[in-house]
Amino acid sequence: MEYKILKISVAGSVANMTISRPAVLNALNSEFFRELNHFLDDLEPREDVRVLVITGEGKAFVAGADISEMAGMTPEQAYDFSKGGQDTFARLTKLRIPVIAAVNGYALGGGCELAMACDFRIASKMAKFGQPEMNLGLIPGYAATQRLSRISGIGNALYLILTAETITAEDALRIGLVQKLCEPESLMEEVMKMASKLAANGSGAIPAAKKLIHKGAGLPFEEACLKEASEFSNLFGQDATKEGMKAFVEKRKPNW
Ligand code: CO8
Repeated sequence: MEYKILKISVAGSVANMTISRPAVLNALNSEFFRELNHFLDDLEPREDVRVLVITGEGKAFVAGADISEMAGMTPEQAYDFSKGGQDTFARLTKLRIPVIAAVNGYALGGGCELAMACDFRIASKMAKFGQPEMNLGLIPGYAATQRLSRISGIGNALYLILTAETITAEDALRIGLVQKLCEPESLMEEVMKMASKLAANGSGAIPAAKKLIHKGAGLPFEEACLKEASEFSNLFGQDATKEGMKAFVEKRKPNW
């Protein structure tokens, strides 16, 4: 498939996906979702890729869903656009490998929701975050009412969604929406350093931990802990885990 919006590259075991519609601040339209689904179809079965990095071209990460496309929608079309977007973003959360959002600029509305569907957000100090849908007479439609409260707490989700306020990267860090801030010019270097570190872990432990953390959030505590014990024990049947512990005992790096 020929991509018009996504720029994809793979270097070693790190895949990089850049959203490129800079003239409209990378606003998310139907074509974007078609391309992202296609890219994920290709990525999901690949075992050589261990980390995915998502960023935006130009001054925005993503400034939201494409308002020009949304403006003419019927309620039925809006439902499909919302549900389709939720399902696509859920594929990122369910991906085996960690997904890093490298937030280079505006992450608003659907852009903030895309960043939240990634496993963590590393942001430029110049980035801005917000859920400004109220200004359009809307509510978020790609799961911010649920993900933002889980990531940053109900008070912060209510505050950001009901006031439609755009916040600085420092404030996003303060409420746990962002995990790390970087100087704008070193964002990608820092993100790639983190990606390489994650990719160097060739055991099944990262996918296991990712799955447990995301799935466990929706389960009763004791049930989720049982799943943890089960995944923990599964790892003992894997050569990579045996090698990880053997390497520690032998005072060397694991051979993954
Ligand atoms: N959709 C379409 N076009 C956009 C969007 C967008 N979300 N954001 C910016 N653009 C366009 C502008 O219209 C402008 O186009 P043009 O040059 O043709 O006039 C171009 O991008 C550059 O933007 P600005 O000139 O406005 O740039 P500024 O630096 O002055 O301002 C802002 C930057 C503050 C980010 C401003 O562009 C803005 O407020 N954008 C809209 C932000 C917004 O409201 N986002 C939320 C959208 S709603 C949403 O995401 C809901 C998600 C769930 C959907 C569920 C499906 C039904």
